[in-house]
Amino acid sequence: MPTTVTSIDPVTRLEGHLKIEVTIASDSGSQKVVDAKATGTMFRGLENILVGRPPDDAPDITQRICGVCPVSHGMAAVTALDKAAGLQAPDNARIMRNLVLGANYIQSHILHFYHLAVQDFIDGPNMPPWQPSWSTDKRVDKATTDVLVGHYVTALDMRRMAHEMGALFGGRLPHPPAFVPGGFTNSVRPDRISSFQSYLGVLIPFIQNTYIPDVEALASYYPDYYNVGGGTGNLMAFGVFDLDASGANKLLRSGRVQNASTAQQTMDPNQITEQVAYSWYANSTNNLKPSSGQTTPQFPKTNAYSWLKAPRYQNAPYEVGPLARMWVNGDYSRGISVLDRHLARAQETLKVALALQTWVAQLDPSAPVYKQYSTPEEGSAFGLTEAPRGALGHWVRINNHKIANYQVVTPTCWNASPMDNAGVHGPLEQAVIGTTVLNAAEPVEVLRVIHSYDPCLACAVHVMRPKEGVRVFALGAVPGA
Ligand code: NFE
Ligand code: MG
Repeated sequence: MPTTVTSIDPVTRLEGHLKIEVTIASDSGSQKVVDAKATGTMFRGLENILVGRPPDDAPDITQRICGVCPVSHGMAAVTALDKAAGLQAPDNARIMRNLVLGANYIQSHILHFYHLAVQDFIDGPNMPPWQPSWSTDKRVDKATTDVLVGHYVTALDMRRMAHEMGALFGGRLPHPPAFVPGGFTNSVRPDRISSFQSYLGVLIPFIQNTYIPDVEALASYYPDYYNVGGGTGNLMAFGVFDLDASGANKLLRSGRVQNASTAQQTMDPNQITEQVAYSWYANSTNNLKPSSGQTTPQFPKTNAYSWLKAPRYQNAPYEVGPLARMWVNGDYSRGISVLDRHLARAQETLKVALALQTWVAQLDPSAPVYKQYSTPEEGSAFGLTEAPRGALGHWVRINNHKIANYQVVTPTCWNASPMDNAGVHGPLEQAVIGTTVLNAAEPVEVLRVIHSYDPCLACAVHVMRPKEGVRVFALGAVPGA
C-alpha cells in the first residue's frame, strides 16, 4: 500500500505551537490516515520557574502560562493554596472566582468557533484571515458563508464584552490579579453586579440565537463529521464551578467514562501519572504522579517526539474538554466526534452563562470576600479545576514557606499527548488516525479533527529550542526571597 508522510507545521489557528505528522495510505482509490504523531514543539518551563518562590506567587505566575485560559490557572493555584493552608474562602470569593472563570469560558468558546475553527469549513472572502486557504471540501453555500463571516466580526465584540464582564470583578482580563489564596481582592459593589447582568443580557441572546444555531447550521452541511474524529472514547472531567462551600456540589461534576459509555466512574486523582517514553524528558522522571512529578528536559532523546508529557489515568489516555464535561454531567450523550465537540462546547457556553446569571445575584455586598491567609511552613496540596479546554490540575509542595515542587497538568497535555509507555497514542492522535482524506496535499479533514479539540500548546512555551540547541534562560534570585 503506497504511503505518504505529510507534516503540518505549525498547525495554525490554535494557541501555541503544534506540529502534526500524518502517514496517509492510498488503498483502492481512497486515502486514509494510518499513523499520526502530534508534537508540541516548545518546552514548558514554568514549573521550574516556580521552585523556590513564595507560594502566593503561584496564581500570578501560572496565569502567565497562557493568555487564553489564565483564569483557570489562577483558580487551580488558589484552590491548591487554600487547601494547603487548610482554609476555605468565603462564599463571596467562591462566587466571584466562578463569575470570572465563567466569563473566560464564554470568551474562549466563542473565540474557538468563530476565530479558530469555522475557517476549516467555509470559503471566506478574498482577504486575510480567510485567504489563502485550502479549497478542498468547502460545502457551505454563499449566503450561509456570508452570515458566518458577519458573525466572525460580531463575535469579536462578544469576546470583548465577555472580557469586560470578567474584569468587573477580576480587576482586569486576561490575567486577573484578584485571584489570591484566602479569597478575592475585589469588593462586591452593587453597580458591578448590575453591570455584570447587563453584559449577560447581550451575551446570552448571542449564544442562544447566533452561536448555537451557527454550529447547528454548519453541522447540517457536514453530517458525516458526526462519524469523524472519535478518538479514545474515554472522557474525563475534574469538575468545576463550586455551588457551595462543601466542594462536593459543582455545576459540572467530576467523573469519567470509558469507551463512549454513559456508565459513570469516579475520578481519583491518585490514579494519574505522566509518562515520558516518547517525550523529551529524562527517563528517570517517567510515570511519576504529579504530586512528585519532575520537569527535567532531555533533548535529543531516542524515540521522543514531543515536549508534552503523556498524562494517563490508570495507564489509559483520556479526552478532556467541554464534550467530556457535558457527557460526564449527563448533559450530552449524542456521540464523540468533531461535530459533537463543537455542539457540546456551544451548549456548555449557554449552561455556564445562565448559571452566571444565578450566581451574580447571590453576591452579598455586606459579607467578607477574604479570609486571612498565611503561607504554611510545610504542606502539599493540589487544586483541580476545569479550564475551557478541559481538566486542569496544579500540584504544589511547600517547604520552609517556599515552593519546593510545582506541577501543572493541562488539558491539552491530555488531548495532544504523544504515545505513552505502552506505545498507545494520545487522544488527538487516535482521532486523526483513520480519517479519510480527499486530497493528501490539502488534508483539511485532519485540521478539522485537530481543531475540534481546541488545542492550546501555548501552555508549553518558555524555553525555546532554536536551531543551535536548547537555550536555557536562567532566572536570578528572587529579591528578598
Ligand atoms: Ni492555554 Fe488552557 C485551556 C489550560 S489548554 S488554553 O483552556 O490549562 O492546555
Ligand atoms: Mg506539566
